[in-house]
Amino acid sequence: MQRGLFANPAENAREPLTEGAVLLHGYANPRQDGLLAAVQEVSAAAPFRNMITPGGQRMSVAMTNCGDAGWFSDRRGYRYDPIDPTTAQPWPPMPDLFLNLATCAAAEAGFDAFRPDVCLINRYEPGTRLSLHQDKDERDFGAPIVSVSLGLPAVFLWGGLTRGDRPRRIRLESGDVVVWGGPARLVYHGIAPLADGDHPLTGRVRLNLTFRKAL
Ligand code: MD6
Ligand code: FE
Repeated sequence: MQRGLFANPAENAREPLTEGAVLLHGYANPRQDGLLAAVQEVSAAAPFRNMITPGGQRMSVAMTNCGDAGWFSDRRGYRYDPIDPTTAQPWPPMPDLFLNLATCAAAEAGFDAFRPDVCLINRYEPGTRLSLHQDKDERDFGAPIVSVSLGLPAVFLWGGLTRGDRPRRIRLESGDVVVWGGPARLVYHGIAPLADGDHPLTGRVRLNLTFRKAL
């Protein structure tokens, strides 16, 4: 692992959210251009698409994946599938830069030897939101999730272990990384409707990468 790609965050750049969750402000900044190029490479092979929920709603967030499997939703339910149902091909492999970032960020947060097998990539346009949910389709909740934000800022809604817990609002900027595991692994969370803006990296778009150990 090339640790030098991502420097140790300064103490004031590390914001604990609750036990098991930490926000590493600007942790991905040194490699934002490379991360964006890798997203473009993945989405050239596995295009962004608006998936359908089991209830029949079209999700406003556009999604794609890379890695050994991808998260997918349609009328039949939510699941991880090694084949992209849209292209009928395997999902593109996880770029080395992605793997490096996820492993280093997890180690910074105290989760050693995190080896994600899936990266779900979300693309938000102004007005797009992601309603409160738990990430619970993975096989092993012992592994954390690493979440990387690029482009337009967003308000991360960060609730509790039951849907009714009133969420805190946390601003996520381009380059911010949230690591999420242990007692926080099943916290309800979401993204408030994205405000319009124009970001030098991505234009009128926010991208989010979530790395998981799904299989
Ligand atoms: C997003 N993130 O930030 C959506 N899930 O666009 C997530 O749904 C998420 O950021 C689990 C852990 C961290 C996350
Ligand atoms: Fe999530």
